[in-house]
Amino acid sequence: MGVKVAVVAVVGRTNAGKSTLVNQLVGEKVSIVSPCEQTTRNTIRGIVSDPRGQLVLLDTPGLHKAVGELGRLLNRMARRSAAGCDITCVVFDASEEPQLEDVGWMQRVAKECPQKVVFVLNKADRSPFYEQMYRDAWAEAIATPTPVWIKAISTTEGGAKGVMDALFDLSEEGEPLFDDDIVTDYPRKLTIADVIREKYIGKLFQELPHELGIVVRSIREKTDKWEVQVDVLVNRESQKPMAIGKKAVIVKNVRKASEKELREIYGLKVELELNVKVGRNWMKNERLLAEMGYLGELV
Ligand SMILES: Nc1nc2c(ncn2[C@@H]2O[C@H](COP(=O)(O)OP(=O)(O)OP(=O)(O)O)[C@@H](O)[C@H]2O)c(=O)[nH]1
Ligand SMILES: [Mg+2]
Repeated sequence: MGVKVAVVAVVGRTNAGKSTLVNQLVGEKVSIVSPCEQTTRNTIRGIVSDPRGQLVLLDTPGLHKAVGELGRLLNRMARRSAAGCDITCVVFDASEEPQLEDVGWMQRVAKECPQKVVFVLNKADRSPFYEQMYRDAWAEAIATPTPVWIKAISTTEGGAKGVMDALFDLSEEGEPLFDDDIVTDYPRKLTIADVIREKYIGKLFQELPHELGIVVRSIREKTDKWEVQVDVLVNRESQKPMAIGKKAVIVKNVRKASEKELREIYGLKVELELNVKVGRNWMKNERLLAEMGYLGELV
């Protein structure tokens, strides 16, 4: 008898906890997480291998009211991933009432989703918890196909187990797509850029991280370490001091925190050189966006 295999698109509103859920299911951090909106900018594949079989989880950028070119790109990427999968897993932050983007996903699923569907009511550790409002919203959105509803706490292993079981239950027999020791096939340059962006989000005020573009220019592999050159792009000259900090304290802290995490990920020393630069309108520059993976066919 073969094993069970499925490609699962994990979609939903920004900040619902999609990346947290994917990391929890994979058992390793393959995708960055933060309390800010638009944390995930690329579709990231997290691979779960277990005696039952293999799940390939596509962690997508959260759908949100698109602002600007990058916002539209991210939304498009999320929709495209959902189109080519076996199971669509919609994550809702049910500690908040359903919002426009949540209802938008329900309508999309109701209208154009031939796949199997799992609805995750996430953040079940919080109160209040609006389960019934989500069920009512779905009933209004023409309730076909029938989704599997699961409550989850993605921040804990036990809290995400139900989602894992449901996904394997819905999977069909097939050949695994990846070796069972691989947790992600996300390109190394983009992983490094994401780790740096996560550390920046932790250090800066809410607005600036959205205007930061991190581009890994080169990775020099030495015998005992990697030397990595990185551009940190801001939109305007006036944002440079914010990204650098007084006496370069921000850039230094981001570098140290990133180097520490990258060492854990790759098991060797990673030396970062961060160059803060003005990349005027980098969000509209197709070449740069492609270099950051936002236009690429990563899926
Ligand atoms: N209390 C609680 N917090 C959670 C849970 N799941 C996720 N979070 C938190 O919710 C925030 C957003 O999580 P992310 O995983 O980055 O959300 P996302 O859906 O990937 O967001 P985007 O990448 O912007 O689309 C983080 O602060 C998480 O720690 C949960 O089950 N309970
Ligand atoms: Mg995310």
